[in-house]
Amino acid sequence: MKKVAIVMGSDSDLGVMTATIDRLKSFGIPFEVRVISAHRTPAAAESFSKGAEKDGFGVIIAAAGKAAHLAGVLAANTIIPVIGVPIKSSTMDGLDSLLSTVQMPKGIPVATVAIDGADNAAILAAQMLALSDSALSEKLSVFKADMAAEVEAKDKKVSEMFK
Ligand code: RP5
Repeated sequence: MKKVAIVMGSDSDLGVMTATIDRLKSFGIPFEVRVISAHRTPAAAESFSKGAEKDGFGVIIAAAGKAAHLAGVLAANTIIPVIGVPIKSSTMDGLDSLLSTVQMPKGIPVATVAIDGADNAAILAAQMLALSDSALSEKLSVFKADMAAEVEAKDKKVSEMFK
């Protein structure tokens, strides 16, 4: 199976991105974690993204806050799909990160999840890799069925409360 790269702009993003790491582990997906900044280490951002395909990565998850250009810069240098996680790390509650990540120009898409949407980033990466991995596809089906069963149990409990 191809690996997922989890790249974050700062180690201060790690708390949020633990949810990505946990979810990828639960699906048995191999991953590597890096701290690379579009602004503070731009040469590393370029060389990492240019080499990502030959280094065995199938998806890049890029998390950054404030003027969050990391996902876009990585996407500019690779054809591997890039999932952006806008991090809520500033006084603007992450709206700055969201807009910086999602508002990409035509031709260079970044699949952007919600502010601090680290768990969904892992699930989306799994869905991408599952296109060519039937065992992973089965795990995702079980995951969705479990989630539906949880909601159904909550529905039963809450509806009983108001009968
Ligand atoms: C961004 O600036 C990082 O992704 C982080 O979310 C934010 C703050 O970084 P630090 O100043 O904590 O390193 O580049």
